[in-house]
Amino acid sequence: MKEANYKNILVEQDGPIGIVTLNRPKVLNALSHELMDELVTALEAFDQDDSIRVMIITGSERAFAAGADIGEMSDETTISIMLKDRFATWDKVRRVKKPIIAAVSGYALGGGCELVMTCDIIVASESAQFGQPEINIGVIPGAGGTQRLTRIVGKHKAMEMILTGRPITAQEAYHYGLVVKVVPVELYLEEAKNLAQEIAKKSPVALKLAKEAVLKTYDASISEGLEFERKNFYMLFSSEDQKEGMKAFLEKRQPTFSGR
Ligand code: DAK
Repeated sequence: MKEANYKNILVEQDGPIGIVTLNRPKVLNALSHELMDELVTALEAFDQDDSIRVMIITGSERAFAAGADIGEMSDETTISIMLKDRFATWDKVRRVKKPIIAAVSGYALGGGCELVMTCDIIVASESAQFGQPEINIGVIPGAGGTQRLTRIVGKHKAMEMILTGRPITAQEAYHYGLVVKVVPVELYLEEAKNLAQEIAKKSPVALKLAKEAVLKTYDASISEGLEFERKNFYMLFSSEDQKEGMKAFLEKRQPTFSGR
């Protein structure tokens, strides 16, 4: 895929920094399959490019990303969603070797929050909010949320967020160690770039090995959890509540969950 062909992202290089901007403003950067394919293509190209040392993923002031595209998921069944194996694309994000900074403003919800947590360092604007609202549409986080969020904020806060679907503010995210810095909205991208510039001065090979080593401890016990989460996520596409939850969202009404 050539850069000129990207429809859902903007890609630019600023010195040693490769920047991907999620760009589906009408749907708050909902992470469609096509967007995720483009994102992975861009990140892998940066990973191969020796002139790039650090990457930034960002969105707009209003939304980093409000989740996976619910319209694409609402009619899936357990088998159809499993056969599509969209997680293969998501898994490629965590295999990127160079450091990735997420510069987040506005909504980072569902898959948006999961994408952010797959990045290595998170910088937030004061308006950022992080959440896993999947429970409101009859499913659970499926791209690592139950595992990564719990490791970051601890069991009880993760339970509160995942069971209520309520997001946390940028300040709370800072308090829980999810984000490293909270700055005024007009500064979040600049702040991420400053951090990227600082990191870009280090040895590229040391950066890769440092990142690999940090992720090693993290991944050693996460794989089982991710597999477990994935099976449960697939299973929910057999439920009436998943159909009702996603349909209700698309029809702009409150869902009526039957528990089946
Ligand atoms: N998908 C599709 N469209 C979305 C969307 C989403 N996640 N979020 C927002 N939009 C659309 C809205 O439908 C609306 O479209 P129009 O009506 O204008 O056509 C437009 O974006 C603006 O949204 P709102 O009008 O709702 O804006 P508000 O400011 O009133 O509300 C909101 C903003 C973020 C609170 C609200 O839009 C909202 O609640 N959005 C849904 C948030 C959500 O539930 N997110 C979790 C989705 S589930 C997987 C990988 C990952 C995942 C699943 C599978 N595999 C690899 C298989 C992840 C799953 C999820 O993320």
